[in-house]
Amino acid sequence: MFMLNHAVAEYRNQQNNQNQPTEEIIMTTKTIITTGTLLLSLCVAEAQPAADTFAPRSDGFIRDWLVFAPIMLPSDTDGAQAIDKNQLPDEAALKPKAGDKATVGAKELTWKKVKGSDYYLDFNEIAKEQTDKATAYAVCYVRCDTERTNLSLKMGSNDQGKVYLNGKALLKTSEPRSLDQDSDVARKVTLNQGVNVVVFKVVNDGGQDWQGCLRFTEANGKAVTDLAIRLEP
Ligand SMILES: [Ca+2]
Repeated sequence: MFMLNHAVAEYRNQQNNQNQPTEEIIMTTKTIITTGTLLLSLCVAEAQPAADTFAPRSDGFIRDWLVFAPIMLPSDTDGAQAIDKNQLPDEAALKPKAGDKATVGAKELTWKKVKGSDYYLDFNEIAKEQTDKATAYAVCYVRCDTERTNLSLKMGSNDQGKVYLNGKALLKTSEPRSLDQDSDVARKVTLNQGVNVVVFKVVNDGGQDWQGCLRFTEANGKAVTDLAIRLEP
């Protein structure tokens, strides 16, 4: 409003100096105020998005996720088999909201909003317990104003990992391993105009750590950072 008042005062001074009729100055001032109010209304409307939107990190890693963990697995579980089983029904089509609950085995778990403190998610830290054999699901929604083609989707995981994009499995690894960036790469990936669903599943097959990281890059390796990441569909 200060800027607006200042502009009006300056305009008045200019007009007075030119000996304009007072009535005309008042009418012009009214027009400026009306236009200013209209612009302010538009700004307020723009500042109220439907859902929180997050950007990937500067290196492209997505750090905002809905996480469902830990789904505890029997101690004799083979991680290579666990990555192929659905611990939640129809995992490829998961579309959760924060607060959604599901019971796996005898335990009820809740989908929670998580912001990774580093480039990867640390599922033991998120679950607040040291697991041995366990599965985690992480989901995010990527909203695009226009279709994005020829992207690469890159996964790192400890241990086995799997990624579905819009219901289709694009990445999977069955071997136990430690976390590295971009261990698995899917090329020529398309993000549709509108909402895209990413389901990222990571199995802990034992050991100290249980982690996963995911990012999109351009075909030339440049990190994609201008994505709108959301935590509701
Ligand atoms: Ca592990």
